[in-house]
Amino acid sequence: QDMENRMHGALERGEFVAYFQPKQRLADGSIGGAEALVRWIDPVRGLVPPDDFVPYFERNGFIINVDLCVFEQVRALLASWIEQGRQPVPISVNMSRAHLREQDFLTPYEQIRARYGVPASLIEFELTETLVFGDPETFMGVINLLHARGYRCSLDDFGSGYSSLNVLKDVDIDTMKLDRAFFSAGDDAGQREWDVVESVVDLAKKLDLGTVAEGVEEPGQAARLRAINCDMLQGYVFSRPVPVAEFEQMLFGA
Ligand code: G
Ligand code: G
Ligand code: MN
Ligand code: NA
Repeated sequence: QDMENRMHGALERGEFVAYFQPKQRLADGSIGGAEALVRWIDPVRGLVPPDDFVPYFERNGFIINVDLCVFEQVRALLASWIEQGRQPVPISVNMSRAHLREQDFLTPYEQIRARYGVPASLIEFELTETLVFGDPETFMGVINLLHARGYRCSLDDFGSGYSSLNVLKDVDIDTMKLDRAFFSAGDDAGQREWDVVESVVDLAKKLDLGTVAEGVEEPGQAARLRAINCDMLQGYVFSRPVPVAEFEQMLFGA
């Protein structure tokens, strides 16, 4: 297929570019971190949306290269901030389940990590809930490996469909990301919707997990999330995913 032919060259030419979607702390409105999200900047086709290639790369395994490429861009960015004496914020990267089919999936990450003097604790790996609940034992092993190397871990897309609450007692994650499905009704959401969200946030707090609400688009939702003590939000109400220069502008000013 066409994409199969183009993807290797695209990687070599640096066409896979990390964008950053800031996470806003609800307590004071400041930026508490960001999620790195890949964009394919194709010289001919322009910006290819991730939905057009991420699912395909997950099937053919190429997503592993893309994830590593994003990880390297994030390490380099954090290193440059530290070098310039700027105060870094933690950045999260997505780790596809394709990695877990590999023996020693961490080795390429460790090779990249060794090139930059950046504390591992500034990186958070986002692991999607389908991975967690599909195979909790593998997942727990992965979390332990990542924690042993000092990384943080979050449970992505929580509540999107496969969550088995029972498994939460065993998985030692740091942060729960509430799926955007919780917020898709926007300001039309009723008391029942908010009761569910508040209960999930309370549950996460009881388990000592940080909470990030994803896909929040309305100021009214942000206010309610603050009222129920959700830690952070990530959504268009605060910012879309933006190129690195724009993200640095938001973080550090001119
Ligand atoms: O970035 P959105 O902006 O449109 O991303 C669409 C989908 O692609 C989401 O499910 C998101 O998790 C996934 N995605 C975006 N960037 C990456 C990445 O670097 N690695 C992996 N594995 N998935 C990503
Ligand atoms: O990794 P994950 O599947 O959670 O990827 C986040 C996805 O959510 C990306 O596609 C990102 O562009 C998208 N996104 C982020 N904020 C919003 C939002 O406020 N509304 C909607 N509809 N999508 C969002
Ligand atoms: Mn994510
Ligand atoms: Na998500």
